[in-house]
Amino acid sequence: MSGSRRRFFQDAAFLGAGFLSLTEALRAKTQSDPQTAREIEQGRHHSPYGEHKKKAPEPPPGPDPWRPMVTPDLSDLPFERDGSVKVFRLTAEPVKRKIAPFKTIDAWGYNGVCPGPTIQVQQGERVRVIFQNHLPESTSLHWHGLEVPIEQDGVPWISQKPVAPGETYTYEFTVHQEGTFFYHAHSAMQEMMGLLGFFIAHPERAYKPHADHDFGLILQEWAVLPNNSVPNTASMEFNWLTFNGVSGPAITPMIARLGSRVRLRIINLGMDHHPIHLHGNQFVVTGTEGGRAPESTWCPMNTVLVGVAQARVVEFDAKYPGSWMLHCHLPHHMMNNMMDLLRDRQIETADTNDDRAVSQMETLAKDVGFEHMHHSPIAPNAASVPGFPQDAFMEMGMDEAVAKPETHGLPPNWSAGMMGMMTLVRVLPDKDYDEILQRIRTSKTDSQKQHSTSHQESNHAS
Ligand SMILES: [Cu+2]
Repeated sequence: MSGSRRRFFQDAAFLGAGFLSLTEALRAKTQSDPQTAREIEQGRHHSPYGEHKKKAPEPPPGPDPWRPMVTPDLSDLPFERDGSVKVFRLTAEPVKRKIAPFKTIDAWGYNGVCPGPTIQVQQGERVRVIFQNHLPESTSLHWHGLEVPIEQDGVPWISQKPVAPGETYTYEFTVHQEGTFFYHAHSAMQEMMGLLGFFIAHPERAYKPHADHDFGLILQEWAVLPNNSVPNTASMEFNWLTFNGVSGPAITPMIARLGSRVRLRIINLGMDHHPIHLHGNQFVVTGTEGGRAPESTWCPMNTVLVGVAQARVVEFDAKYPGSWMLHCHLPHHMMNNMMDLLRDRQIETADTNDDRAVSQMETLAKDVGFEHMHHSPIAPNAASVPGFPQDAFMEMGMDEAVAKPETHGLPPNWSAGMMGMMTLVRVLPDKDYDEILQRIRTSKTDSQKQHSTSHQESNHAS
């Protein structure tokens, strides 16, 4: 095994720590997929631009080939084995979710997080989910997209009796499909409170081409009034937009090694469809909520519409170094409700000057514990131009408040340009990639030292 290949496995196993059991990590490390490896070594990596050579890529660990998907800012659901059955435990409960440094909402989720932890299985596996309801009302679990027997479908009064508060209910089925699925409560308002999570079924035979990185994003939107923490699920006006339950700039960037192939899986269970756009790269849609799509259907794109109840899986070859923005392109979904910062005050955005705006923003930022960096410059005569201000005074730089290993090396005030459904795919040359991985390891070690109890707050972000 070459040094770089070994390192990649170590990285992958590390990035997966928290949701990949040690046994599985070891198994993944010790297996190889000669067919895909040979193909990669011969440089036959598929690309919408034709074929290109990659440098020393690492083959996947098959023949049980899957490498776990990473869900930034969320953890994986651990499991036990009962014979050949994978046994998961899910508890629906009210949770607090910090969606921005100054905003924590009262959502509903599973096992302490919202969205719920990611379930990962392999096609063909038998799955048992022991479900407990700690909500104040009845609920159930629906397996979105999975072809399960009707009594496992999780629809109250149709396929089962609702699971009452305090009750336990066991679901069990065999997963014969592969693809990107989700679990959710089958009650509309409960979905909007955050009761959903990823259910990933990795294929029995490795996808081709092999992806070195596999990331998952859940799209959600929330209506939460200033000074409030409870989402209004009846509202059609959303002021907070999140990936995996976190809003830009607090979303953990995705880190990819230059020369690798990246897979992104995006699911949506809100009230709007979201056109998700990647800067600087073309991708192909390799799958939907129905599983892997035939390669003949893959066409180059850079914006994929992820409709409600849909999953879209895209892949691209990360051949351009840089921190590439990935965001919903609906203009209002590239914003957050900064009114929360104002509390009982108002910023006079319509009739102010630069000095006054900066001073107000700084004062407000100090109140919630971070340092506001200066927003973009404005013209001296700005206030006399009809239409001003539009974006001026909306930026709220908070680099320190959202700093984590994955943000290392970003330019000062980067966070001022990130709002709502916005994150970064950082394509990094070996040296920078390795440095960030080292920082992730160090921060994990530090936090483990701080909390001697096991923590599974997030996968590669702690
Ligand atoms: Cu959107």
